[in-house]
Amino acid sequence: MLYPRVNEKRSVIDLNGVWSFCLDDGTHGANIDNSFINENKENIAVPASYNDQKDELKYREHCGWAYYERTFSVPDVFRNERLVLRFDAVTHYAKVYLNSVLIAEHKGGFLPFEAEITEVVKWNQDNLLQVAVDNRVNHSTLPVGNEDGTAFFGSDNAGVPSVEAAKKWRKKRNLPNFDFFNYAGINRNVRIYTTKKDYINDITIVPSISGSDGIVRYEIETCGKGEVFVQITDREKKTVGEAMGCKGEIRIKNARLWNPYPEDPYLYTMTVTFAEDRYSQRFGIRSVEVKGSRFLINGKDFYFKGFGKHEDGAVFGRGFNLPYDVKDMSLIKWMNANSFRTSHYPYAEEMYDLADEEGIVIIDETPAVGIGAGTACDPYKTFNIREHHESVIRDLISRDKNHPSVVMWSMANEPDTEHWPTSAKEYWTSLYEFTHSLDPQDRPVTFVCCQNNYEADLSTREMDVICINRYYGWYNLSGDMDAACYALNLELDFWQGINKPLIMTEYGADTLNGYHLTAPEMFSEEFQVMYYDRINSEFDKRSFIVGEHPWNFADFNTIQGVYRADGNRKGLLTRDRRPKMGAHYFKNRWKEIPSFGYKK
Ligand code: GCB
Repeated sequence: MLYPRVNEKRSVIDLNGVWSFCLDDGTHGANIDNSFINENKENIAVPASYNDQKDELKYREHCGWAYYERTFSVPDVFRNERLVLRFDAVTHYAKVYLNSVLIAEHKGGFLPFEAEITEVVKWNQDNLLQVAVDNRVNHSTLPVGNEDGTAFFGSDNAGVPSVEAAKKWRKKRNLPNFDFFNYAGINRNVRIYTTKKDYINDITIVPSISGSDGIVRYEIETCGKGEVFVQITDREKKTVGEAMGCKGEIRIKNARLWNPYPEDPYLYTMTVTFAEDRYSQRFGIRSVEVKGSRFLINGKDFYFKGFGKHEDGAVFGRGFNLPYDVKDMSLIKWMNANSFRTSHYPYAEEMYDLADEEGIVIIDETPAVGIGAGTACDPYKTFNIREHHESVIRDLISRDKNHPSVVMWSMANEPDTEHWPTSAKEYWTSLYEFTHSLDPQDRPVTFVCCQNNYEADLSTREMDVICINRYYGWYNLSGDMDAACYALNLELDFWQGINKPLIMTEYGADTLNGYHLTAPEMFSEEFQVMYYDRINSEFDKRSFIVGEHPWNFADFNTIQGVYRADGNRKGLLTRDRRPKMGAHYFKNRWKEIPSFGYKK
């Protein structure tokens, strides 16, 4: 799917701004009731989550539908163009009406969807755009939740003998199976883009390296009549290759490779012309490969230094926030890191563009968090998740396939792979094959495994890279770092025998900024540093460990509960991006660790 860009052939109309908004009172559901909206509407900013823009609890606790609306008119100059309305992300379910006609319906809160509106827009007058948004999460949504069930995160013990009875006198709740606040609404940009009537629908670029040359295979999807012309230019805008036709191969002599930070993330631009349409897509030439227990980028051993992150901040919630994205890129580099995982959902497209440009490597994750958490039955056999999971992977790859920064797909975070090992293995290995088959660049595929009985788990070991989240010293063996390191080593001995690369995709300790102790105990800044220093020194002894991603880049908001005071505090930075001692610790450590060749 192409990102909306303005050029000499295409335009973009920005529909962000202050919209009208109201929460459902539980009686309307997906139906738009104009008189209800008119009586209750108030201002809301788009893009942003709605939950923290207002100051009553009902916006945080809302469970169900909410309604957005605005009007717009289309400039006359676009009368002969094709018009497409695009939402970059609406969380989690959207029904979109234009002039009371249902024009789009979309499940999933973190990927774009669009609808052609050429025939629906009215000229010389206002158009009414309305969006009904549902924030409920259950066992068939991704991320997974326990709609009106038992909270997996947060504290749900009623303290009375009958939990069933307690359900009757408690209000309906939206309970996540995941540890980040369930921010909802129109979270990313809303735009109309124009194309000519005959247009370029998609561009797929598959670069590879042949000696000192780059080989660029491409495929262009078009609608309508016309010839395809493809031109590749370098950073200086000099043409380095050309071809005709919607499918082909272009050789770039003495190509410059895309290399991760701090090396040169060199980008080329492919400009496609078709009939009267034109679109430019940047790309990089680089290879990604797993060989034994090594992770190679451009044939060289890469070491992942970076983070699990979130899209999260005060007031805007999970809304698109370009200054935060730019700031986070700057902080990633400030800490001498080179990578992050889009835990626990695909991020806004602009972040991937920044990563391409700045050389930051991405592990691109779907929103499949919490499969099987807190359930007493086999989730793979009980719940209807597969179809939606496949469609999310398809859309994710379709959106992100051309980014050189994306070097691996993560199909999920922390599914239950321990209690139903055989059906889990069947699910994850077949989804792994499916993911590989969709990616034109055939990048490595994985999912991220939670602290579990790794001997019983039959799925994690089947992935291209072993990605594990481990909290020895925090949730397990709390505060006892000698025992934590001992247990960690027991586990690492096990993984070493599997002979695959391993990335520690999460490890960390909640840390209250400003809380200092002489003797390091839990929650203090000194403990966070000691914790990481002890664990990292174990990683340094093992060459099959190819990456360390402390959890988390920054503090972030979660559901309330006894485990969380003002959210999850495992950030190396505070929520407003100030460094804790841990940030300085990693900055110093990673200064000494090169992106390439650290252990080999
Ligand atoms: C995990 C989850 C992450 C949580 C983290 C924690 O394993 O993947 O979403 O936030 O632990 O801090 O508990």
